[in-house]
Amino acid sequence: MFKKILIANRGEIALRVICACKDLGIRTVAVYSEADRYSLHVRFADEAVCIGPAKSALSYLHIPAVISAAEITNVEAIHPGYGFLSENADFAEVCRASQIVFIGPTPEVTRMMGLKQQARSAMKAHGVPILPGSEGILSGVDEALDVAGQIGYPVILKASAGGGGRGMRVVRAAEELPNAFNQAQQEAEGAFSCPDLYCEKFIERPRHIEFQMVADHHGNVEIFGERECSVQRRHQKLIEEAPSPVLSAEVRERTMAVLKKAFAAIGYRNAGTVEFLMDTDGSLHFIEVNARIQVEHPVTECITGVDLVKAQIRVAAGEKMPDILGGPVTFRGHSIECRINAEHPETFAPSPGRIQALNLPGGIGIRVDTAAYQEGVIPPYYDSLIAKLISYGQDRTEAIARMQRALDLFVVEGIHTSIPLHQRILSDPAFINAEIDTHYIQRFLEKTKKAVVED
Ligand code: MV4
Repeated sequence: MFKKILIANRGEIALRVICACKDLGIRTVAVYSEADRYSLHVRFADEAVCIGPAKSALSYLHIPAVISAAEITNVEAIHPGYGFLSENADFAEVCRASQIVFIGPTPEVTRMMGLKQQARSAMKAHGVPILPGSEGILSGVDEALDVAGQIGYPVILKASAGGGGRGMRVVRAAEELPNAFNQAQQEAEGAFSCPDLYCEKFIERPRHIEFQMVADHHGNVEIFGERECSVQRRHQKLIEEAPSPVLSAEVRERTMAVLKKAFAAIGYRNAGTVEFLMDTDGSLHFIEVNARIQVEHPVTECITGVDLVKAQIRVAAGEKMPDILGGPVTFRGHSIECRINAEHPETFAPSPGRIQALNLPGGIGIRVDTAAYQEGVIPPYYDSLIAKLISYGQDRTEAIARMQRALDLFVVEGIHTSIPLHQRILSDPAFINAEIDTHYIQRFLEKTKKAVVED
């Protein structure tokens, strides 16, 4: 096992990785920007190195600064968390060249997963269900018209280097295609310096369902069930839960079996998430792979009892999956996560600043992952996530009741947070009935806005 690890991240996830290291008896090195001098990850790591100014590009994203910190502190491995350098294949390559273990997939696999069309082809080749669409990169408008004509409208054009919703265009009729193609191509070139596009059948109101996996270095792949992540606004998830309230046991079993085979075949290592869209008929269609630990991993931990960050570190050190798990993965109960953001609950405007008062909820069935503290400052430079409130219970009803109770006891003063928004969603009959898809938030906001006007 490693003796010392560097954590190339900040906030709650840096603290989460420090906790896993403490449980494993591994010493930790934090890196921080000038804006994070008084952050808890700096306080609770065994050592800390300042790697640059507040701006991420000059600190948390600056590869030479992170590698220098790793070399002067003599760490054996780097955990990248999520965001920042976590899916940067070049960074993973520099780690390899510097003889530092990157706790994540190989640079080759990370690079392939970043090219969505390649990931799609690889999944298809190994029997994972994909949507009808182009075979590879579209050569131009003519081929796009051809493919769309075959699969039928509506279709969606996607940037191969995209993800997270950027560089996509829905096309509802052939007349719209030439303009949409040129716009999507320009957007892709501008955002990713790569104009490559592919196309798929468009699903109108999908649910977003994703499967958690962890693979060791000996060919063992384990799937830890799925999460339902349909409650999103502008591609930012707000609430996630496990298991999905609507996935059939049969589709779950079939999908887990095919993923196990497919990811063993491509030589995947470490943690990853496989995203699917669920159609109204309950079937799943692969869309992309996230080659990192995700924000919402705790709901999976709650229903399986497995520490996924600890598992990431242990597989990176060469341990075997059966030794890590000590038995088959089992599922018990239901878990929900609310992302608490430093933003206005109605306008969604960022709300950085000093936390004047803080009460973190606890009690049975509640977990809080956060790096926030009373008198602490939320800087304006990074994402607005300040805490993850996670509930678990025997079933979804109990998990909802515990979440409502914890939201009532969660106090943050001095900045705006999404707590009031979550309180309203958790008491919405549609949410309670699990009538959620990727358009749920839009409907919810329209419905609740009208109610205010009518009053
Ligand atoms: C789609 C889709 C419908 N049909 N692909 C958005 C982000 C990117 N990861 C994939 N996305 C979508 N791909 C097909 N073929 C609808 C979306 C989509 C979406 C997906 C997941 C969660 C929220 C979303 C919100 C809008 C659109």
